[in-house]
Amino acid sequence: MKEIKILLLYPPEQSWPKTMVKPNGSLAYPYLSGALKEIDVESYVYDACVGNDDDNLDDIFYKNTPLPSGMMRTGVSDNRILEIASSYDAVGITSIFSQQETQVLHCAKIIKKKFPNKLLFSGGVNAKSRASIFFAAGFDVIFTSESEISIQEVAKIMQKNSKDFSSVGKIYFKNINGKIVDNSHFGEILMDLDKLPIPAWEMLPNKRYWKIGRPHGGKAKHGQELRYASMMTSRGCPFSCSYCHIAEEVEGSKSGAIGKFRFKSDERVINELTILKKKIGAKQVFIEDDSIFGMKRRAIRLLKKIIGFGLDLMDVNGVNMIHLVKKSNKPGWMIPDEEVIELLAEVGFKEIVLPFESANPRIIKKWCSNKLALERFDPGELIKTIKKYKMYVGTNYMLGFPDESRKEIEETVKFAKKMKDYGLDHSNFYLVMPVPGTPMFDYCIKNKHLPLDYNPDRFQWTKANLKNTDVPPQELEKIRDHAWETCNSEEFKNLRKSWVVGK
Ligand code: B12
Ligand code: SF4
Repeated sequence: MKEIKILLLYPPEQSWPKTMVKPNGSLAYPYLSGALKEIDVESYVYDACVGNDDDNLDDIFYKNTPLPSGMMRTGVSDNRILEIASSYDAVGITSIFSQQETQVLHCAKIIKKKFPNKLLFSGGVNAKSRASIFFAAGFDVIFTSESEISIQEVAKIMQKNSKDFSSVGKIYFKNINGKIVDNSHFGEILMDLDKLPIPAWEMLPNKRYWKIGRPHGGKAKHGQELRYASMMTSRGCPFSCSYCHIAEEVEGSKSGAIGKFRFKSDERVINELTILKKKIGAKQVFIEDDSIFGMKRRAIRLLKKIIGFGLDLMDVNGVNMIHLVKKSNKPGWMIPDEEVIELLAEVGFKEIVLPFESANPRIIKKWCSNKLALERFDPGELIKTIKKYKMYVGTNYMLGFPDESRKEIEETVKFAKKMKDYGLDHSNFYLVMPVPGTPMFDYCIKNKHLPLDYNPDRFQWTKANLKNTDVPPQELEKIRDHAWETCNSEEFKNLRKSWVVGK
């Protein structure tokens, strides 16, 4: 059996001038590294945005290089990436963010050129959706789904010194004749999440992330001690929003049923939290579940068991508000579910984001899988109830849906301004960004809101990319910028501005 070593590389980050940069550090590599560890295959995670102990953080993170696109690159040099890659048999490069694709392809090209015999693979929603472009850049294998099982299978074949991956499901691969083979129609997806490997969080450059101090959420203050990590207690979601990467992932799709809500047992979650606290030394944990309340009774049971754990918990992806309200005596009218909100506070939740998305029920129904529409509850009352328990509350709004009228956009901005009065801590405004792998992307291509040669570099939430819309792109960007400026405190704005590329 051949001994093999696998490098898991986060590429350098690219950002438009005046926009934020923060390291990737998402959970794919802790899980994949954990999976490889289970079969005794050595792996190493290198984040080219922040480097390792041999790299000087000041030189690489706080200095940037302009790219031909006009974007700024943050991270180590190409030579350093090649130096790191030289010691490994295979290099994996994650591609979950479409707007980072150019850096992924660039790394693949330089590595393939210098080391044509190394196996290059990628995974994540963007890689899966843009496979032909990835193969053209030199990748040999693209994983089309959650990959804990398939990466083990690929590694075992490499141990046999073979490149015949025809038995591995949920991948596309280039066979020895250079033909692309589609194996996405078979392969196992884990329904029992307790079978997932324990994430190898220790493989991440945590100390560097903590020093940089730009975590997922908005609460971090200047000088605050950050020792954060991410975890997931579940995967999948009962909803299916048009802009979401798992909205159409069901049995038989390229990724399989990863949209289905699946969860870890309470014991497993407690075990992971214990590892994060004791072994990793985390103090803040970002819960990255797609839908932590996907099964409300289970979430309540779990939360009750982790009261007093001593970690600050954050859910900044947005807790679907339907789970924070309950039925009232008035038919169809919902009121804050104070029992759940109090429980969240008691467990240690310090920050919650409410994903209002839009103030317009038509938009919520058409694009946001009819999540809780504003005609069914009093949003101000919900915010006030959460604030009563001293939690930090942010909100998310989306502006510029493909068929959204000027009046509807204005309605959302007006609503956001009104919500500010209830004690909100921040309001974020995202321009609608239909990324590959989502139903909205297909809609926009079909209805000519996006050209076939769209530019993934521009999939950034402050950039308007859609054509044939009621409000022209440049004006929409101005509306967004103005809404953000007027709805947020100077403290919040200054913090976010200090995270801008080059600072
Ligand atoms: C956490 C998170 C972030 C964090 C990440 C840092 C952190 N603290 O973890 C931050 C704040 C940086 C972030 C930012 C943004 N995010 Co975000 N984020 C996520 C989120 C919620 C979780 C990521 C994660 O850890 N997943 C868990 C792991 C286990 O799943 P996974 O990444 O899919 O990995 C599995 C497979 O895909 C595959 N795989 C993945 N990579 C690789 C690589 C190899 C080599 C192999 C073999 C397999 C493989 O195997 C993995 C294990 O099963 C995802 C949604 C989601 N559920 O994934 C969105 C998501 C990735 N984000 C998204 C977006 C749009 C953004 C933003 C643009 C902001 C915004 N408007 O919301 C920015 C862009 C940032 C940038 N750099 O450009 C989209 C990306 C869609 C796209 N095509 O671009 C997602 C998919 C959410 C969504 N449904 O729309 N995000
Ligand atoms: S609620 Fe969130 S995770 Fe669920 S489908 Fe909508 S965007 Fe995706």
